[in-house]
Amino acid sequence: MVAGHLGSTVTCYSLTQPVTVDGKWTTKSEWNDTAETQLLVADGTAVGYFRVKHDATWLYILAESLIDTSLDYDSANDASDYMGVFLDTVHNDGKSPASDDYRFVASWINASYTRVTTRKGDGAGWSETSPVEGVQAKIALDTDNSPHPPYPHVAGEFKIPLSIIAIGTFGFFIRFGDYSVILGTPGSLTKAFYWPGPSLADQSIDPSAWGNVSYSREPIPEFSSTWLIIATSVLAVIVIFRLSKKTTTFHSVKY
Ligand SMILES: [Ca+2]
Ligand SMILES: [Ca+2]
Ligand SMILES: [Ca+2]
Repeated sequence: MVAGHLGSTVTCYSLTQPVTVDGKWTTKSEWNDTAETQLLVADGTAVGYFRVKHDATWLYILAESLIDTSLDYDSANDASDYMGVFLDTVHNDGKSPASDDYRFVASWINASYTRVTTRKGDGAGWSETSPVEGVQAKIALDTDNSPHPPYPHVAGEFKIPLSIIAIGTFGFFIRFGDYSVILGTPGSLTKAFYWPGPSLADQSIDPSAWGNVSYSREPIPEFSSTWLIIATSVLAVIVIFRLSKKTTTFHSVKY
């Protein structure tokens, strides 16, 4: 039986702005047609965000770290700034990755090469597999287009075909890591961001601990119409409250 998917949910709206997969906000409006979700860190002292959207063929994902201001690759340890996207494509949860679960990891190697590795669940863990056709990812520095300073900071973008996802609501987990290379000494992972979590040390192999992405065929509602709905609702509540008070007063006088 499929569990109730009780974790956090974000909505993936239909895009109005096209995406260029260059690892940053290509323009100031590139990701404005999305809802922003804060990534979480174990000690709560750093800030990062992610956004998702889609067109007819592709799922797009953006992540950015506001504490990571340099791109790093440690060739001795083959470790680098990275962005990991995990998909439970039929949303059947499970305590270990199954054959419908994907793990895409983009690793920054140099300015012209972001390596993408593709893994699928094998029932116990993750097995590297051949690339999924069309998947693109890039990690780069956002120098001025993100709404969030400081500049520069590290960001990443993914493009994944919707054809591998059972559209509706699918399981989703994202990790974004800042690897810092310290000259003369081994580098280290200074901060990793997650959504949802980090709640479990082994979240990356436990699809039942992931969040949910709800697919919407519509674009994100305009801010103005959202505001109008809220304002109208508040006004209605005030009017109802006042009317009910008057009614109460009338009755209390009567008795
Ligand atoms: Ca871009
Ligand atoms: Ca870095
Ligand atoms: Ca699954």
